[in-house]
Amino acid sequence: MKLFIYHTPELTPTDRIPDCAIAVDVLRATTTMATVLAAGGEAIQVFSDLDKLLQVSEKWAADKRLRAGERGGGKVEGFDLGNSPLDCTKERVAGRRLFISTTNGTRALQCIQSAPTVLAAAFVNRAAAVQYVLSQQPEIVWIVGSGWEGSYSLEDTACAGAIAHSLLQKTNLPLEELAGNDEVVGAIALYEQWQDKLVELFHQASHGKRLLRLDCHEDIKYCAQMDILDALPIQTEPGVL
Ligand code: 3SL
Repeated sequence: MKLFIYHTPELTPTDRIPDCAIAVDVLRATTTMATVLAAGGEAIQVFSDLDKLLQVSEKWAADKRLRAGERGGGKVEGFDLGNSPLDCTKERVAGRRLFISTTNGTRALQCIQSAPTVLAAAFVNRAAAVQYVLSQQPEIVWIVGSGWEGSYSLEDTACAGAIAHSLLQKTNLPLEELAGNDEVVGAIALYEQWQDKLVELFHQASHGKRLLRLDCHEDIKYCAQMDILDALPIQTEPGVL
């Protein structure tokens, strides 16, 4: 297995596709997606365009759908939910399809959607993602961070490092064999430095600070939990997980 990490959708190659691609948006899109499936959500359908989301979801019965829209960290007016994983309770999401559009996370998923296997991972479901990758034995794996509007996100790289760290341990491969690019070595080092203090890391991160300004303290704590969910969003058709 060769692993490549790309910090943002913009840095992700467009001239080739891997066997398996994993989108990471720890704060908060991929954490929310894993939480929705863990709470019994039927599926997740991602959109970059809010109007398109409204148009497609309109065809679903109102009691079988939930519309989640986030821009700039806040909930889009008229949508059922923003992008807080804490709103995704069993009572709210069980049996429903989540139609979701967020600033960066949905873009990361869309840029890898032609890969044969597409997953959405975060700290909360890191172990489930690693276990699934190992069961599939892909030759080439990409992890794509969502970043923020084209720039690097500390928390996504730390999570990519957590996945890489676990793959390294479980495959027993030497680092130089597993790492397909320098980003893998850097991400593992970042994760190793902060693994016991992820909340503190989020407080250093620009998007963490943005969420703190929006009073999302509990979201930050939730997103920093490691391996608490068994749920793994796996793409079943382009844009649907
Ligand atoms: O950018 C995104 O996709 C979101 O996850 C951002 S937020 O955490 O909902 O603000």
